[in-house]
Formats: sequence, structure tokens, C-alpha cells
Amino acid sequence: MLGGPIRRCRRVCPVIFFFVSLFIVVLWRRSQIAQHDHEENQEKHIFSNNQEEYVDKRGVHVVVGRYIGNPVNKIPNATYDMINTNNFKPEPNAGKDGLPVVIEPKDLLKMQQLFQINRFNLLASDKIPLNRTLPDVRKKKCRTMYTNYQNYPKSSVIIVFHNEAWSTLFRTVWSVIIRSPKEILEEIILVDDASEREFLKEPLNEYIKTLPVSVKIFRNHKRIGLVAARLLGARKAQGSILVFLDAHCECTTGWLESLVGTIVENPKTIACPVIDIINDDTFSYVKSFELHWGAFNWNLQFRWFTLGGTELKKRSKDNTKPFMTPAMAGGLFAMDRKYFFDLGAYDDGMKVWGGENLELSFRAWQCGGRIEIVPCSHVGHLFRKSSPYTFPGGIGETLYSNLARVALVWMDEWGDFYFKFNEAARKIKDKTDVSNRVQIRKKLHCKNFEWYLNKIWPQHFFPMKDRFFGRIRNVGENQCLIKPLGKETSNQPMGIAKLNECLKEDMVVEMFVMTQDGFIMTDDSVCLDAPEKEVNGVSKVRIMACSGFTRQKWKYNKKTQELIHATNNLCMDISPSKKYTDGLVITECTGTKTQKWKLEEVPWH
Ligand code: UD2
Ligand code: MN
Repeated sequence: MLGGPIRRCRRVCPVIFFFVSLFIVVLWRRSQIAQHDHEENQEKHIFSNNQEEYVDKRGVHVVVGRYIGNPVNKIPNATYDMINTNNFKPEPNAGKDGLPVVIEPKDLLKMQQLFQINRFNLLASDKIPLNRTLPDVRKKKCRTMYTNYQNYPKSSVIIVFHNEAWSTLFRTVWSVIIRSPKEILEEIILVDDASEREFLKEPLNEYIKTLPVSVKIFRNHKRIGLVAARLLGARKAQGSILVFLDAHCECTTGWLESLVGTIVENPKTIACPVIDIINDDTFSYVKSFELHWGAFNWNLQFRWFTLGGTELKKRSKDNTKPFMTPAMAGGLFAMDRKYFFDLGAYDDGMKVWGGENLELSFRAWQCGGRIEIVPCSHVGHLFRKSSPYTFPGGIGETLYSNLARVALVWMDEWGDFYFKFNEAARKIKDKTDVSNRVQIRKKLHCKNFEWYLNKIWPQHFFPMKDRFFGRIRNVGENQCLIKPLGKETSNQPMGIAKLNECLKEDMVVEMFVMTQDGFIMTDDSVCLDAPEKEVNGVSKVRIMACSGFTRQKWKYNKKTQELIHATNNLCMDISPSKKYTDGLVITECTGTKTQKWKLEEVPWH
């Protein structure tokens, strides 16, 4: 009876199959091309706005770690309706297991329009179910750890938000609900920092009543910024552990037990998860490197660095063990509630965004606590390339006033160093009253910043009393060493070490540190580096991520003024082309003038 259809299918089906496949491939290609165009647009948009420095309306010189981008020209602005409507329309399999969401070519313009609202792919987010599945990205061994969590204290998870999208906010909430053992989840506290969206008002109040755990909402009708919002949440919390999350996170299996378990071991620990990446274009969940730890650069911008050398060896014995970090990213951490308040909670003089992560990091370390990253805890965070919201008072004014507070209270002479090279912060400095925070530092008998740098971040690249700090001038050319302005990605070579006209003013690009161990380093942990083995011909000197390896060690001979590579005993010189713009090399020491260097001290405090 089936003979007929089967015979027909033998002839027809391969043809149909061929055309269907072709159609799928064409569709896929088109969406790829569109995606690529979209990325290019994004790229342009980033590029045109990626001003690290500018002078604001008041004439304040501003250096920003972030920027507020303008919409790309070609794309029409999102309409009021688009901004104010919750378009959450889940498709059962979208984003399943943390996989990327593919947008159909016909929706690409709409996608770009919606992208501007939150600076992430809202259309994609709105397709993904709130309880999507995610891979268990932990090390296998983690599954057998923290299993006696029933005895742990309970947590209040605090999520503050300002104009967050419905789907990202409640995917955060649901990921907490479905991936936290209910025995240790006291409640979820939402704090609305003066959001304007209609759907975040009454509809939210109604929705949270339907959730299977206690979810509370507290609202500020005037914008108070994330610090004050978190403080409000912390004061309302009933659980004995506070857990803070941004409003666009997704927690994975085991995230909470391991954080709380770490605090149970030592209640003075601030426990941070490994922060994985939720892609802002596709919403795919990307496991990030477990060996990252946090610190900051001379501008007090938070930076990730990689565990290396001896630290790594120590750790390789047990890579599930929490490890210390000098600073935390800020958004995702757990802490004993009582300790949070004993330690001085947050600096409520900080506005809107920025700086609070370093403030808490310094305070914790200097006042007897610690910060650890817990490899068994993985939480995804949606990283954006720009900030979607307004900064009342101006982005520069806000950020720099927060950082000025950090520098004034915690950094001692290194505060002077920060102000020396940051005009914007310097201008605000005298208007900044931090007396109540200085009081806390006294009351808690906190250690000084020198101790912090030496003991907590020994690899740091800040100036110290026992180090050289200043310009490195080539005697023959009368030119100075500069830090190349190349694009730096972690571990990527920064480029060839070069000379430049010595600037009259003290500028960061010409400032170097030379440690007693012989490392010549500058901001963002980059070091002068030359090949270990002698190469026939020329060995170029590069500026690369500091590694602590001997190929980055140098000796300075005060008498001969030579800079000698520690392993090769060769002298630093300009290139054999004799054009100083061709970069530097190490070569046979001959005593010529271009092999002479002046280390010119620059006062920094
Ligand atoms: C990072 C942190 C963030 C915070 C910030 C420095 C991570 C992953 N994120 O930037 O938590 O420490 O550095 O301040 O570590 N918000 C308000 N009111 C405001 C502004 C922001 O409630 O006026 C909320 C916002 O909705 C979000 C949270 O604060 O839930 C953090 O803001 P963000 O996501 O823009 O910060 P992010 O991740 O760029
Ligand atoms: Mn965030």
C-alpha cells in the first residue's frame, strides 16, 4: 500500500531536500552578512564615540572608561512605544542551553532599532524564555563540593535596576529561583532606581506576586544611583547573607552554594563568582576564563589580569579552590550582612555609577577582610559596549567625583599620584568632603595603601618609594621612551618600544617605573620585553603584558648610563637604521651615545 508514495519519494524527496537545504543555506548566509553589517555599524558607532578623552562643557578635561554612544545614523530611533512596551514573546527553543539566538533577515532593521534602547539585542532577549536552560560550566569536581549547603545561612539576593528590559530583569530573577537551593534562598529584593518604563511599574508589582519565592520590590522615585539603591536593598534584607547581582545576569547551577560556602569558611570574605559573558548581540552564554583576577590601572579603571607564573603553580594543585583578588568588578558578589554593615556598607556620597567597586575592595583588604573569586560559582553577565542611561550631572563629573572619593579616603600618596595625572578628578578634589569615610577608616584601624600594594597586589605597576618613576631619555637622540598607543588585548603584544619627543608636561605615556628586580613597566601592566636568547641580527625591544619572566628584566648602569638586558647582557639602543622612529633593539654594548639613557625622576606625591 505504501509502495506508491515510497517510490515517488525516491525520485522527488532528494530534489525537495536539495532545494530546502539550499534555501536554508541562503537564509543563513544572508543573516550572516546582515549580522556582519550590523557589527560593522556597531564598530563605527563605537569608533566614532570611543573618545577616551574630551573636554566637557565646563571645560573639565574628562577621561572616560565608557562613553554614551549616539545612535547609528542609518537606523531610525526607537519610538516612544518601542521603549515603553514590554515585547517579551518567548519562543520555546530560543537561546536554549545558552546557545545564540538567530534573528531572521526580515527583522534586522527592527533589531537594530531596538538595540539602542538598552544597548543590547532586545529583540533576541525577548525571544528567550525566562527559564532557559544553561550548560553546567563548572569544573567536574565542583559538583561534589558544597553539598552540605542545608546548614548554610540564608541569602537575600538584591537586584537594583534603572530602566532594565523586562526579559533580562526577569531572566535574572528566574535564574536565581531555579538554580538556588530553596533552603538557603531567603528572598529576592528588587530595587527600582526611578525607572520610567510603564511595564516596570504596576505590571511588575502584579507579576512578582505570582512567583514561587518571596520577591519584594522597593522603589525610589528620584534617581539615586546604584550605590544608594543597593544600600536600600541591603537595609531591607532579612537573610544573613547579602548577594548583589546586576539586573541582566543569569546564574548557573551551584552558583549560590559555593559563594555562601566560601563565606561560611571565613565570614570576612567577599565572595565573587566567575563572571561569564552573555553576548550582547546573540545572548549566547560564553564561559569565561577561570584564572582572571581584578585590579585597576593608573586611571582607576577596573582591569582583568591573568593568574600566571608562580601563582598558577600554587593553584594548579586545586583549581576549584577560591583565590584572592585585589579588586572586584563590583556588580556580582556575596557578603555576610552583618559584616557588610560593620565594614561601613557603601560610601553613600557616590553617585549613579562607578568607583564603588574599588572603594569596597580597598576597604575590605585594608580593614581586615578579603575578596575571593570562587571558581565553582559561575554567573553570566550581559556586558555592553556602552551605557544606555543618562548620568545626571554629567558622566565625567559623576565618575570622577566617585573616584576622587576613593583616592582621598583610601589611597594615601597614591591618591596624590592619581590626582597628578587626572585633571578632571583634581578639579573636583577640593569640593569633595569625605570626612565621614575617613572616620570609618580610623575607627576600623585600617592598614595603609602601601601595605595593600605590597601585600595584596605585589605584581602592581604603581610607583613606590623604592622604585624609579619618571621619564627614560635617550641621550644620543634626546628623545623619550613612550608607551605605544596600540590596541591592547590581554596577552597580546602591545608593539615595538619607541621613542618620541620628550614632552614638557608630565604625561602618562612617557612615565615608566623601574622596579628593584629590574622590570621596566608602565600603566596597565605592560613591560619592556626582549628575546631571551640572542638572535642573529637584531632583537627588537617590545612593550608587552608584564609576565614576570626574566626576558623582561633589565639592569641600569648608573655610571655608563646603559640599560642592559638581564639575560643577554646586550644594550638597549635605537634601531640599526639609526632612525629612532624604527623602534628600539638590544645589541652589542659599544658605548655609543644612543646606548646611553637618562632615568629622570618625576615627583609623584
Ligand atoms: C560594572 C558592574 C556594576 C557596577 C559598575 C560600577 C559588573 C558585572 N558590573 O558595570 O555592577 O559595579 O561596574 O559602578 O561587575 N543602576 C541603577 N541606577 C543607576 C545606574 C545603574 O540602579 O543610576 C543599575 C543597573 O540597572 C544595573 C546595575 O546598576 O543593574 C549596574 O549598572 P551597569 O550594568 O550599567 O554596570 P556595568 O555592568 O557596566
Ligand atoms: Mn551590568
